[in-house]
Amino acid sequence: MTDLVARARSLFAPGKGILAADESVHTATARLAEHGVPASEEMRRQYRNLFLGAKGIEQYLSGVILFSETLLQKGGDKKLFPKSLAARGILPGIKVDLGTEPFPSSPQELITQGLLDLPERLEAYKKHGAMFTKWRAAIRIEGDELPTNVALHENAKRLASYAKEVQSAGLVPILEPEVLYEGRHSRAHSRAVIEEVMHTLFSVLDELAVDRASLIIKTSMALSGDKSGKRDTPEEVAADTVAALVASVPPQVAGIAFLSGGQGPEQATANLAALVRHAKETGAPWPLTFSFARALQDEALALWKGDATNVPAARAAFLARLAAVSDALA
Ligand code: 5MM
Repeated sequence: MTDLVARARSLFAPGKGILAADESVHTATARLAEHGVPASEEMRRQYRNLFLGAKGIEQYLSGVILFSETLLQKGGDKKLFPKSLAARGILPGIKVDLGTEPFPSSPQELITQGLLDLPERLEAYKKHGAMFTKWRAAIRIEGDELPTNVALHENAKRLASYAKEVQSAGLVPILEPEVLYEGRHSRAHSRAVIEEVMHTLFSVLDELAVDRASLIIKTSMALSGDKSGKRDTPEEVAADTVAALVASVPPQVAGIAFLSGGQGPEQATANLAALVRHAKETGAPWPLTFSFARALQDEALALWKGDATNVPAARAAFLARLAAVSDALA
């Protein structure tokens, strides 16, 4: 039988973290378009290969979250991406949610789709080499109105049902209730919402008897909203994020991974370093790591621009960012 706890813990190997290379077609199209790269299955394959084909990534990456299309594509080494990653000791993972849509009971909020055919899809993903999975919920802050309890509860129920299903299928679940950076809210408000989201989530996880030790939490940092006019110091971010998580995430979870959420690469790296330092100094109980998408990939994407001659420079920028983010874990 698969040792899910050991597998989940292995994603927190010293100095290593998780690359979120799981942008859906919609998101990948938007990211590529920002740099003048036309969208097609082949350009998305080349985009994935830019990162997954870079020599030496195994020094910094314990896992990569893939999008379903990427599971079946081959890299420059002519190997299927999951096989190529596994051969280098990097666990291939898979995004299993099917994205968000407006929540009928509160249409300004989002609810995540994808539970209906999940058991069948998990079997297929396993066959193609997936070892862990991820489900994202998006939580919006807007004044005192959002998030509503009903949306928090429904997103938590779906995250918990997903986790239960994934553990029964013999895979590790990453639960990502992202509290969005977009908005005018204060850092204190972001901290309070992160805490509330986690409390709600763990109460539903307990109702469904989901095993805590083999699950991973992927979370936002507590930040003043991007339109608040305030830029937090790394120490402020670290203190409020760790306080919110200590108050709401049980010590038994396999670990906590941070998303970058639209912060720039330097900002996300500095905040991660302060967070890890603060967690150590205050004796926080869980292993920590990164699970960034934009903060790891954006610099390389800006250099690549879809042109094969730019691949060496773009990969060098990606490896330099990976090294900096890995150093932030020390
Ligand atoms: C929040 O997005 C996740 C982390 O990425 P950042 O570090 O850039 O914030 C990311 O894993 C996200 O869930 C995937 O890119 C999939 O996003 P979409 O919007 O395509 O479902």
